[in-house]
Amino acid sequence: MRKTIYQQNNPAILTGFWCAEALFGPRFLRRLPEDMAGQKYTAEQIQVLEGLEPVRKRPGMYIGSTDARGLHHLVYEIVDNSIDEAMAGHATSILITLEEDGSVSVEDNGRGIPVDIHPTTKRSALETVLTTLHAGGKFGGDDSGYKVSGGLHGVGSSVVNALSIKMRAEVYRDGTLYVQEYKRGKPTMDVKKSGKTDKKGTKINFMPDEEIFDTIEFSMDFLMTRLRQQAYLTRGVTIAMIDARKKRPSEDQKHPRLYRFHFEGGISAYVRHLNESKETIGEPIWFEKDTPDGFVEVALQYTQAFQEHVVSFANNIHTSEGGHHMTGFKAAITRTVNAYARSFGLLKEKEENLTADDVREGLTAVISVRLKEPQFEGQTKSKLGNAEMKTAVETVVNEKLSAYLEEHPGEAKDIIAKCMLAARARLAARAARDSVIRKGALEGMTLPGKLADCSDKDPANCELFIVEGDSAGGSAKQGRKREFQAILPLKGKILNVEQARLDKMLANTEIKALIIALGMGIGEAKDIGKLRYHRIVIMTDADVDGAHIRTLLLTLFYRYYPELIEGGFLYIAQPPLYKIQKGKDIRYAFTDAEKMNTLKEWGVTAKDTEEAEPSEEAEEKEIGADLTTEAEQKAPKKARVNIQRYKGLGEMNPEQLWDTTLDPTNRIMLKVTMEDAEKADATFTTLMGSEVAPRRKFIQTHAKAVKNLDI
Ligand code: 0R9
Repeated sequence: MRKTIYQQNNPAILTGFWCAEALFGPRFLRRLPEDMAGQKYTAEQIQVLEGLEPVRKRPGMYIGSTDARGLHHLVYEIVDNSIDEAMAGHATSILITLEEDGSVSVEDNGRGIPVDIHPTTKRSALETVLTTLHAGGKFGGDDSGYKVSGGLHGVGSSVVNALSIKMRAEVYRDGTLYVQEYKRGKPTMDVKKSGKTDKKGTKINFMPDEEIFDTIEFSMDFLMTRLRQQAYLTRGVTIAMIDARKKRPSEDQKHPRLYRFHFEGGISAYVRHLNESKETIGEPIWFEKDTPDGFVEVALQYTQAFQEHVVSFANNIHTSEGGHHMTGFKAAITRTVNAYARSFGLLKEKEENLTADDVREGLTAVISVRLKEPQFEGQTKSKLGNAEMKTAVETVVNEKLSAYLEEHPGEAKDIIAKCMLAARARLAARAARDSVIRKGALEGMTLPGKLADCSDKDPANCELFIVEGDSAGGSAKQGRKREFQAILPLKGKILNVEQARLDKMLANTEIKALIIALGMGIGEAKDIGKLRYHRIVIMTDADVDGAHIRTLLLTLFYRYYPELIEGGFLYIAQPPLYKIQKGKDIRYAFTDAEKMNTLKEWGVTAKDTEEAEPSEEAEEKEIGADLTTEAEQKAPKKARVNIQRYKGLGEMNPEQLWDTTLDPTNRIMLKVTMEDAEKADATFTTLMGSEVAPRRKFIQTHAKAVKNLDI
């Protein structure tokens, strides 16, 4: 939909869109410009490209995957069309409803999708855009405007239709309600007038197809992050979410049923939100400017934190790999801060310039650019490739930030002081690192004594298990396959890196051992090419201490090795919670539900079970009572069932640890992703940072949701 058509970058070598996607990924297809000013649309302007068959055949190529991530993309695709309408100045609010029956509705109050008849297809514009792949409107030639929003895959509503068991479109236009319904992308009726209305806009309701998706359960939790982000980027638009489902996933039960995002401050409010738990320096600085190459908008604010947090967007698409707009921003910040510090005598003649890292320590910024033909590159196609945006952003930031600093000398002084503090800390950290390197450690020359390394030296085959405690470490060392699995036991809690600079970190034995084992160095000297393992697995106990150690390790990786998360190298092991044994039959259960299923399958009664832990008794009795029929009670006695609840990894013998947690053919591991980087960032800052009040609030809010608190 979205008034766009797709163009192949090199049509000569391609035969069709889905071939292009297969060969080069979805971003290879780029959108053609469109009219932002909202020129009057007529049906003739729709470009008809192709049918929907390929979508159902190879859904992953259009929405990335058919797991929960792909499922949620369906919603983003529809919402993006509403955002386009809002950006064009015709819609002010968007409502997303998770309906009682499990379907989703998205409604906007824009002009409504046109319903007039398309001259080629002899069908309405509405039907054409919802049933034709890559169909969309095109207005006033290729240079008349540009696309403003866009999902990860940018494939449009017809793809959502194709992957839905049913869809219903309602258009409120010219006082009339128009309706059309579809099944798996095919209309089941013509567009029909269905009465009068005083509303205007479009409503799309769809039920994802269970045949296609692994799960069709939506997560409010998941959707919120992205919808909030879109609301920040689209200043003044209201995005509301209603959860009308009877049965809600447990994660969602902690949320109210109604959310409403509306930010008059736009990205300035976004920066404020990102800094919620941080001690800030002055108010967010905000500016925007239209340049011949595109529109540039920036908001930034310094904090007393050590980390930088700069997020960038191009046409509302999160460019997690950065790109030219990011490069321009970084260059301008360094130049402007140094120029100001020099001209106002804050940086003495004999002092060196502040480095790029110094001026970004504690900096939070949002960069949003809009341009006519965005080119997305990089591993995940989330790096802006338009070189002209470097100059555009650099020029705007140089001009506007210098003006701000000159007009606000008080704030300017505080900012420069923070940057100079960072410079001094950097020099101290460098000295510390140099001394560690001189002693022959960091680059892996001397691997730590407690690391049981693997024999294979090809990182692609190698796994590093970071294990909590020496006893679990011992089991793991015996249970592992030494060819490709290395074990690094960690003693107790590692240092909280959220509150420490690099020099202090490097003085910490446990962290130093981990850095050396990874082999890629840290800080300025980091080189991912030297990473010694392509699977790094955090393996901690399933109790509160384990969770704490896991969080500390995740903080370390998130802050100092984000590329390992982005590259998909970081995992969390999932050891089982229970061992259930009946005679020679041994099963492992990773959740309480799995344990129940096994017991059910075995037709087990309370008197048939032996619990390794007395505290389990009550629960098992209950299971017995539920499952025992009179007939069963009279039946001959079955073999007794033994249930062992693992409190810690140390309770597993090497063989059990291999079977359940180490064996690649059997184990379950969670891959850590950056999907929720912002949320994680905020949580890390709240839980691990120096401000006490937000931490207290977080704990009070989430305490009720904690089950099985193990103390
Ligand atoms: C609920 C989700 N909303 C949408 O999918 C949606 C698409 C859309 C739209 C237009 C207005 N609102 C919309 N909501 C629109 C209208 C007009 C011109 N361009 C766009 C007009 O009245 O002149 N459309 C997006 C693409 C198209 N409509 C179409 F042109 F391809 F049909």
